[in-house]
Amino acid sequence: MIDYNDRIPNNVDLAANRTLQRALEQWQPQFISWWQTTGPSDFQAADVYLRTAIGVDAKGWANYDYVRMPDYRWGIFLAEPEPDRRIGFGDELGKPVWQHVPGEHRSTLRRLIVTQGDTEPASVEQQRILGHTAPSLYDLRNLFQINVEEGRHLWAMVYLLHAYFGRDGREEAEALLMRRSGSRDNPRILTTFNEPIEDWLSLFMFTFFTDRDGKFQLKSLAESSFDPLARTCRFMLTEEAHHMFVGDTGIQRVVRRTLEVMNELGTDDVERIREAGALDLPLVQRYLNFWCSSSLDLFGAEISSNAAAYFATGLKGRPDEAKFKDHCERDTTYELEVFADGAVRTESVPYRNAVNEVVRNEYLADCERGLSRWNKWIERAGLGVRLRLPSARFNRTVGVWAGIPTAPDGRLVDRATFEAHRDLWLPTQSDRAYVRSLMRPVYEPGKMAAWIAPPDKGIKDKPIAYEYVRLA
Ligand code: BYC
Repeated sequence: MIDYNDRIPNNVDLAANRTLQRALEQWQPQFISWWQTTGPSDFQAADVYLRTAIGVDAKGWANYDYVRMPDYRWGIFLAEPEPDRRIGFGDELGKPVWQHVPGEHRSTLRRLIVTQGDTEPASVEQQRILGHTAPSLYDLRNLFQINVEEGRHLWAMVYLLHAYFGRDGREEAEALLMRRSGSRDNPRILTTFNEPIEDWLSLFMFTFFTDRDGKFQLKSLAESSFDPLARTCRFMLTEEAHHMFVGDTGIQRVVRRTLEVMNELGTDDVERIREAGALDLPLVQRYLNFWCSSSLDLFGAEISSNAAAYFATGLKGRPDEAKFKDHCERDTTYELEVFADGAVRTESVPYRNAVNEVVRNEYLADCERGLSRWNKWIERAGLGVRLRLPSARFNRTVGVWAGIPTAPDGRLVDRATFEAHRDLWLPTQSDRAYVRSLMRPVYEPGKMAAWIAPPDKGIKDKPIAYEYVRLA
């Protein structure tokens, strides 16, 4: 069980390590100050119907109640240790996992933890202004639930930095509160986390595509030989599921509302759909193309010596490592497409160097499941169009496809063709302005903005019309 009597709730017996406890207690007010200045703008005095973990197993989410966000009990929760856990992959396969950081892996492991940790506050910063335009109290509550949990995920990484990386770790923990999403001087580390999220369609795309990268990265880190990292990621994954649910159902509700409007008007004419205040499917597709391609970059380069080293040394594995047959992949190869000398060819590379690509492909298959659910609604409405994932070649800035102009279906095109079609393939200024024009807050319990259908059900068996946020 989690001890909520401590100033920092935890299940790691923090009280037994006074030095660590003091160091984290010094970081805590800096975190609160970061939250107050860069977290959700306003709403800090509102009572929000939030879940708080009371334990770290599947039933640990029993506690739902009204909480003011600054009073949320951010803390340190690791999944229970697995007795006699062994290294599951790489050159050290079968040896006991590490409870401390081996000296030779210290800086690489720190870099991985910092990169993971950096995304968490970044996403809170990106979503800062969305409360002002929530399409319903239900959605507003979900936004804040996500925000406080991303704050907790930052705590998870900061705990590891403080507990296992000494002075360097403490400095990195401070730097995590100093970088800012979108800042020119001190930006967040990974590209997607510097993109603005100024409307709710972007939020739903981000929570569908980018939080799903989080799922796959956390699953890879949950396999780590460094056991405290594995355990903290296992617990983080239980929180992540709701974030992806918000994206998945959010886009589905947008699509359903658009289909309703199309049906009422009997047209697929974009202008008429927009006049009726809904989001036309071509616009939804452009947003999807943008957020999917940006999130594909987050897996790193197709051929990566970093990824090979993480795998060999046991620092970072593949999601659900147990399901793979070969956990060593020492002399195996992987075939992937590369672009060289103006042409596409298939290259055989050492498997370990292609781990980013293996994980990216699993991610794409997972995304595809969401799309097929949305497309079922479109099919049922009797329409021939479908939402599609862009090719992994499209609009990339990292890896072998970086800067290579292609169409969303992966067809190679020349730069002029790409530029001529950009407005068909990626969100335009006028798309963004239109979406922004729809962003008006709806704070009456049970009411929804006109561009989105209501959810199927409320939170924790409460009705949709429940007052999920009591505005101060
Ligand atoms: N933008 O060998 P390469 C989440 C850097 S999301 C900018 O290709 P590697 C969440 C890379 O860092 C999950 N830079 O890549 C979601 C490297 O730099 P260094 C976050 C990039 O190392 C929603 C260099 O390029 N977790 O949790 O194999 C809300 C060469 O890299 C990018 C993690 O990412 C990019 N897109 O793989 C809240 C897990 N891509 O180190 C939260 C930890 C690459 O040479 N991170 N670079 O200076 C990692 O495992 C790896 O760093 C990456 C890259 C998978 C990101």
